[in-house]
Amino acid sequence: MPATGLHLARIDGAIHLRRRGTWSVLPDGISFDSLLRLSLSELRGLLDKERPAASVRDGAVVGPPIDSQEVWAAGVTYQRSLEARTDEAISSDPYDRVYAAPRPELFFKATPGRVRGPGEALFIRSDSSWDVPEPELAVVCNSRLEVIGYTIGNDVSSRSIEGENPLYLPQAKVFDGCCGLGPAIALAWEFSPADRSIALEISREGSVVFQAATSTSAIRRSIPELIDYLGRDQRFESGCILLTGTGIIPPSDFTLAEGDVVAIRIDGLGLLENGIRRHPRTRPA
Ligand code: DO4
Ligand code: MG
Repeated sequence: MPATGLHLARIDGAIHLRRRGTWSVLPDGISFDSLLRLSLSELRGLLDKERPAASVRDGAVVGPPIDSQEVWAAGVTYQRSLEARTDEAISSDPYDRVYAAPRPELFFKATPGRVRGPGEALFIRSDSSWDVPEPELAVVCNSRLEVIGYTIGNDVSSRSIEGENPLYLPQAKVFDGCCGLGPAIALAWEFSPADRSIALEISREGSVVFQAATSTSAIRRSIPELIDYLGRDQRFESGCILLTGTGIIPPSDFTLAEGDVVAIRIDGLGLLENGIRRHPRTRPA
């Protein structure tokens, strides 16, 4: 959890709010869905009420901060992402064009059931040979597409599948356990996403095998611009979550492996850490 700030988190199944270092539990019946159907000012009014302090037990389980929201993602919003796609793809042309175009790349990333929270296993595909985590600032929007807060996202991706043909993007991006989210939502009226460091560390058998950092200041697009395109001609009745693209991609000779541990830190948003497992090549029952 982040050390300071105003945060919402799902802890042992109940929605908690931390203000000035003290946790409280929101009343029964309040869910991320019900909170994201409120306007920003209604949400702020509700969360500003005084509540009794609650203790959080050691070893409490922090779940992903999502109920029924769809997760969407923006692509090629950082120079590093453009470079990596150019390296892996059969043609760099679609990526060059989208980097410079007025319309951003936006794609559907995950249903809530495909999302994993802190400490849960994230998956790489059974039919992919080149896989990476993508550490991304995640924007949490309400039903009016007002930004209510921010969290950490991991857009786990298959570079071999996307690189073979960009039309395979949904298969490179969407599968069970393809998206990490959490640990908490930093509320928008107390958190600015500008100039925040994003750091990625990948460990294998106890040793760090890759680490890098970037800053949200390197993003080429603004958050309002991304949300404007996302909200064209569609509604999100209980809000949505938008990953804003990656500015860190490991070098081309790196691929994730079963047992790796991926740690993403964003300044003010805490740590999202997940182990990696490979899907077995079997159909679920
Ligand atoms: O263009 C494909 C996906 C790009 C992406 O996920 C990113 O830039 O983060
Ligand atoms: Mg991405």
